[in-house]
Amino acid sequence: MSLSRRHLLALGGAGAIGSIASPQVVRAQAPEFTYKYANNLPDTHPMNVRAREMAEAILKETGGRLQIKIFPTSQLGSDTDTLSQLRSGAVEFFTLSGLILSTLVPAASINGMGYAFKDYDAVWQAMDGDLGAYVRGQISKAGLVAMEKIWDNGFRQTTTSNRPIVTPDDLRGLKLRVPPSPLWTSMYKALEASPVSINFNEVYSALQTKVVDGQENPLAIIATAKLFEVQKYCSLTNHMWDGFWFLANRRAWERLPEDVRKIAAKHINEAGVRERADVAKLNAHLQQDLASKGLAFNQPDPLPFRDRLRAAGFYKEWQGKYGEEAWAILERAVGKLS
Ligand code: X2X
Repeated sequence: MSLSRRHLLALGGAGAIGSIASPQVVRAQAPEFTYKYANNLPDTHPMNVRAREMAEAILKETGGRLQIKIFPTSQLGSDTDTLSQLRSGAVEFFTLSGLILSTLVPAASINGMGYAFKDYDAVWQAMDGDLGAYVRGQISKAGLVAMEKIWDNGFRQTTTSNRPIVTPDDLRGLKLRVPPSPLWTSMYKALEASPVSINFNEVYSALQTKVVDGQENPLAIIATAKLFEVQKYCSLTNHMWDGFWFLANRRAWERLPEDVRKIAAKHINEAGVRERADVAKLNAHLQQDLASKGLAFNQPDPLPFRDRLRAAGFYKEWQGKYGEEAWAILERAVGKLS
């Protein structure tokens, strides 16, 4: 036997040699589908940590047929831009806050209703139950696909450079960055603050240059996006719960063969459930860490804020906007609001 033949046999036998040369097999080794997944969060946030595991698992279990390339930190554009790209199909997957998605699907902001959820148990019961199913139905009508498990952003807290938020009066006139979403603007107008809509990719510099005095986000984001570097106070206002729908462009999703789609959906949803546990843990434990980095914490009583919103007609207004069916599903999950 010649040296080269022995060498080739060592590579896996004559059958394997045959298939290396075969064009079909060569094609099967390159991914059949390479899809982009965009999000607005830092690489270190659990969303991206779990997404990287997820993409690897999908590549492996589909035998290399579906490769998902992750673009964190709004690399492909702001949330507003990326939503357009998702709709056109230039981006195949995108995780987006339901509140921002509400610019396209009005019902999708409903989980962000001020002071609605009392804890994570109530959140997951609603979002894995009737409320989540209702919103996914509305998303589907808009031509997008929402995976079953919503990923966690968290209960939102308020940071500022100039004063702690102790009572609703402390919000009066505060220049506060909010994400681009009618619900956020409406809520802070009802609380007499001065909300300014800014996409997340510009928040750090808006705080640094004092275009705004404050912003609100869960502790996991305040930590991973290093907002503590440009803020002084952190008030644990817990004023709303926010989550990220894992969205797909419908045509791109339906282009995938059914077995590939099934594998992808399974791993995306499993990663979402793991990300929820990671974020809840971070949100529960980050206070000490952030305090050691210089943020001054306080915990205001939420009731006066909720009373202020009620007195301003905020809940009644949104009940009218969402309509009776959606509002009833929300109140079944969280109790009476208006
Ligand atoms: O923009 C924000 O503040 C963020 C990162 O929480 C959302 O995506 C809504």
